[in-house]
Amino acid sequence: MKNKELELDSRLARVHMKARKSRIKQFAGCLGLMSLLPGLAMGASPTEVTVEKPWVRYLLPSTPAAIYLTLTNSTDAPAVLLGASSASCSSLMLHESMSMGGTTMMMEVSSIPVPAHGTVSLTEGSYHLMCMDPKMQVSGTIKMTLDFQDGSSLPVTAPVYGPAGPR
Ligand SMILES: [Cu+2]
Repeated sequence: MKNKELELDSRLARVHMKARKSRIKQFAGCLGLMSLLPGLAMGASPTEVTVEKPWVRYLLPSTPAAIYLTLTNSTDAPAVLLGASSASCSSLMLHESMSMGGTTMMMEVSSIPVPAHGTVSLTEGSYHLMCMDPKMQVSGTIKMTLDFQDGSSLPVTAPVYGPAGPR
């Protein structure tokens, strides 16, 4: 049931973003402001990247919480995730887990690419977001914003799970 709600949420978010975009276009066309549009759209424009199955693994307030999700890019151009922020985290870093000599380590990365017409999974053992000083509760949700290289951003609401995750 949780998953159903989630899917519905992300679908609604997508529909909402599309609606916003066409409204902006209509508005600009109406007033003949096309040349101003790139400036207006910068920093706040919706992205063509969609998010599915976001979730947070929360352990303790003193332990960074990992955030997992899947990003899909439906456009002809590659997209690049450059950063993320949330009021529930003192900072929200892009991380990558990798195994080195039998131990798993994670490192901060400066970007996460989403190929044109492709998908990237932020998942255990791979890319993920790391929420420092998490302020959240199991069974609650957190809101975050993902920021992309083209200046677009994507709002995401993610459910919070304990160590076992969504099983
Ligand atoms: Cu990490």
